[in-house]
Order: sequence, then C-alpha cells, then structure tokens
Amino acid sequence: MLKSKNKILRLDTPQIMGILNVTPDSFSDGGRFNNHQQALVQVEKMLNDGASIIDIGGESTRPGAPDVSVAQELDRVIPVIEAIATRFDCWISIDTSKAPVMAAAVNAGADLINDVRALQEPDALSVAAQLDVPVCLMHMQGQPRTMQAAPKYDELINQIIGFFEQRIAACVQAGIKREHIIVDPGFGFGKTMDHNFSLIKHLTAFEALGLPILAGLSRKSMFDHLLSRAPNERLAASLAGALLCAQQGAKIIRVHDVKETADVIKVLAATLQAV
Ligand code: 9MG
Repeated sequence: MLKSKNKILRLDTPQIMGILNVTPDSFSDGGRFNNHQQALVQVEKMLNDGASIIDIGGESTRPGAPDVSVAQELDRVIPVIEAIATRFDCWISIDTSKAPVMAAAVNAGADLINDVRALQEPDALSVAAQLDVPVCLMHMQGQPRTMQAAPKYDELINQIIGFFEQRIAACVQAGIKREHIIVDPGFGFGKTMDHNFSLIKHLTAFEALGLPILAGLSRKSMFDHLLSRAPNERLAASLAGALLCAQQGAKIIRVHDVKETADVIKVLAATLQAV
C-alpha cells in the first residue's frame, strides 16, 4: 500500500500507471497531447480504461532528446497537473529529476515523484524528503544522451540491487520514509536487449528489498530489437512484457496502452484468485 497526502493506493493487484507525455518530441505519441484539452481527454480515457496513476512528464528521456530548462518543464507540466487535480480523483505522478519541478508539481497536486535519476540531481533528496510523498527510484546506467552506447555489467541483478541499497540508504538518511520508496530496474536505461530480458526473468530478485517494484516496458526499443517493430506496432510485445513483470512481482506497470494492459492484469488476477 502507498499513502500520499490523504490518498491510499492498494497494491494487492498490480496498478496501472498511464503515461502522459507533455513534450513536443515524445517518442511514441509524437507530442499529440501537448495541448491541455487533448491531455485532459487522454487522462479521462486512461482513467476510464483502468489506470489509477497518471505519470506526467515534460522532459523526454529518450536517447538524443534535447535538454529542457526548469522554466520550460514547469510551463509544460504545472497547468496540466492543476487541471487534472481539479477534475479527476486519481494519483498524479510527476516524471522529473529537477528539484524545483518536484516541489512545484507536488504543490500543484502531484502525489508521487517518478525520478529516472533516482534523486541524484542537486537538492532532489532534500526536496523530496520535505514534500513527504512517495518516490520512485529508477536505475539508469549513464545518462540518457549516451546510455545506450555500450551498456556493460559484471553482474546485472546484483549491481542494480546494490545501487538501490545505496539510494534507499541515502533517501532514509535525508528523511524520506522507507514506506514511501518504490524501485524500478529501468528497462531500456543503459541496458542491452539481453539485459532487459534478464531483468524480466529475474525481477523477483528485487523483492528482497521489501519495496514495491515498478516496471516500464511499454513500446520500448527492446521489442524493436527482438521483433523489428515500430513503436506503434509493439502492443502485443508490451502486453507480454507487462504480464511477465506482473507475474514476477511488479506492483505498478507504466504503460501507454492502458485498456489492453488492464485486460491482461484482470486475466492474471482472476487466474491467481481461482481455486
Ligand atoms: C519516465 N520513464 C520512462 N521510462 C520509464 C521507466 O521504465 N520507469 C520509470 N519509472 N519512468 C520511466
């Protein structure tokens, strides 16, 4: 279970985090939801389709994406967060690594911080501790611009678990409650295709940390490498990945295709509940 402000998110069945990119260069929605009204229509659809969390990002982390200033990121995400918080009763996640964006987003209505840099940017730890909301710490080897150049691990799973142990200790030291921490192995972030499939296979290893696991594989290029599919042709592969991760213990699945993923999770839940 996660708690933020006056909200509770049960994790006894995997929850769906719907992706809302408010960047002009988003890799798979092409910036279509750059406009507020369109963003709200998309949010309503994702909630009706079964998402309980909406993850809003104003900085693209795909390799080669341009850097975004704090002012630009605030300009993209804050009005959308305010509009969602006023209209919908859902969890709002802010996908950012910048401390000023975390603070403004939580003040505008965000309930969760999703940081692909695991609170390693300046002031991120102290600001997240002050905000007192759950945080998702994602593992990434390198930086988005170069991370796919030649990712290399001596022991993939142990190294990522070691990284989480260090980041969790830093969070707790900074005053972040342990029960507020979510971990995410970071599919596609400084990982080869083989690393990504190994992570799916061994995802249960991360349960040893005793924290909820988030998995994000939706439309990622690992499926292109395996199947030679463009982003809009990766639905079946993404659903297979979502199911495998949910079976391997993921409690939050971050996706573009909420309706189809919700069906998959319901099939899994019904199977697990069957006598
Ligand atoms: C922002 N973002 C893009 N991919 C992601 C992933 O796999 N996990 C998390 N937590 N955030 C992601």
